[in-house]
Amino acid sequence: MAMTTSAQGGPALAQQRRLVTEIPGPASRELLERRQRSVARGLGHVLPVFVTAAGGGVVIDADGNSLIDFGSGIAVTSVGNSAELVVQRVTEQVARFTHTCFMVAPYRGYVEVCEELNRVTPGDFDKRSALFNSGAEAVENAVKIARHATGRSSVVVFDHAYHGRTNLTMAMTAKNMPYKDGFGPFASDVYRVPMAYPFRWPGGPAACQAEALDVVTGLIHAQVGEKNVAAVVIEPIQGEGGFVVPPDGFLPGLAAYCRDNGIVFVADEIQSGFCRTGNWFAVEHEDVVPDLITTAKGIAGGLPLAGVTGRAEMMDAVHVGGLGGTFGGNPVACAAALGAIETMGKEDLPAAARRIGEIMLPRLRRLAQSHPVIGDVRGRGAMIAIELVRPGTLEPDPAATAQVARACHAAGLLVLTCGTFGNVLRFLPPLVISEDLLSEGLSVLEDAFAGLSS
Ligand code: PLZ
Repeated sequence: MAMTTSAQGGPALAQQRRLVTEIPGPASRELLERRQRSVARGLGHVLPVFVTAAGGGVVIDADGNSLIDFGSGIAVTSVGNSAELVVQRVTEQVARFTHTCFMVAPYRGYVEVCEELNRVTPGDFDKRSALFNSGAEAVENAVKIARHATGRSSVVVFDHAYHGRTNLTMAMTAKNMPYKDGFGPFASDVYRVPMAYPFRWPGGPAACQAEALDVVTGLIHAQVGEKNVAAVVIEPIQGEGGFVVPPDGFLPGLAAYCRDNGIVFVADEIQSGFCRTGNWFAVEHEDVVPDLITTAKGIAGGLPLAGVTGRAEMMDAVHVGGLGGTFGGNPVACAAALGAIETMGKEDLPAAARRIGEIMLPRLRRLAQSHPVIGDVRGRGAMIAIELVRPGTLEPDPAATAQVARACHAAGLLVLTCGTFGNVLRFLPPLVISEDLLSEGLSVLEDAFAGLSS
């Protein structure tokens, strides 16, 4: 049994795809058996290889295989795994102190992360931030804050939305299986409206651009009433729901509608934020300035941290003691965030994300020309997806999607799927991936399509 290698991970790892066993290999299969006996069944795995190291654009498994990473742990390790400044700052902090609880006795790192969030998020007004442990918790708190700021209770969300797995965020998430099935009853006062989804809009993309905003605002008026709405919460590019990019004008129109009606406009940038789409935040592509922004995932180079950032008067509408949590803004996670944010600036990762998009999109469009099972190619920067359908129709093809994903995995390329219908392949490489590795990953994907049985 081939066992890995050095304890060293991070950017020093050899940036190569190298398979020495089948996927998963014997060492991973052995751990998988232990996992079955000890870990709850409800946790799935995209690819059951057990990781021993990762860095740059590769993940190393327990059998010594080196896989190309097109997932970044679901858009988290944008600066790369064990990035230099993250390791440095975390190491210093973990040796100094690991926890006091910010609500018991505060520390500078928390304040510095909030200063950074206030600085890098759009909007040149006075802002405040608060830190939490997970994306779902950030979304829950954005709703709490919006309710206090408005004195209203209703929340409007979209078809295909994903906001988390806690009770309120399950209510806000659209997809039943696997996220909601049998877990109700869900939080009340959450209303769902159609998403501006060009590929699936009845009448097509042009009609979507022309109609979506009217449909959405008409439904809110008729079914909720503007004066009851505390917040409209939207992912500027939807993540789990299928990397849905709304047509130009939709987000600015929605933001203006919220402003005109005293509704808090919340951008859930948990997946799309922190340089992923080629700007620091996805709303910036259309100069949209949200009232509140939720962040998590890419914020701290892999350590658990999340934030809500927004207009000072809204954030400060909540009474002292109304926000918090034992671990929220943990000092080690804050140190990691400061290292990650510094890396994003120093290495100009928004530009790196744009470059990834420039390489990926033309190759994927060419691939779509020779494989009509690819119905749509979309995304921005390093948040790119292809949607698979029965050729010439809108009928989702989750089977072909799963088959391509499996073939990629077997060949050493970690890809993720998503979409309400399970028919979208999404690509979220670390923003520090080398062009060679990116290009090799795309070749593996092209081979997987070539091998697709019809
Ligand atoms: N909002 C936009 O993408 C997390 C979910 C993985 P947490 N997406 C990955 C899974 O199957 O659980 C996400 C998101 C958007 C909120 C969240 C929730 O973030 O950190 O997973 O709670």
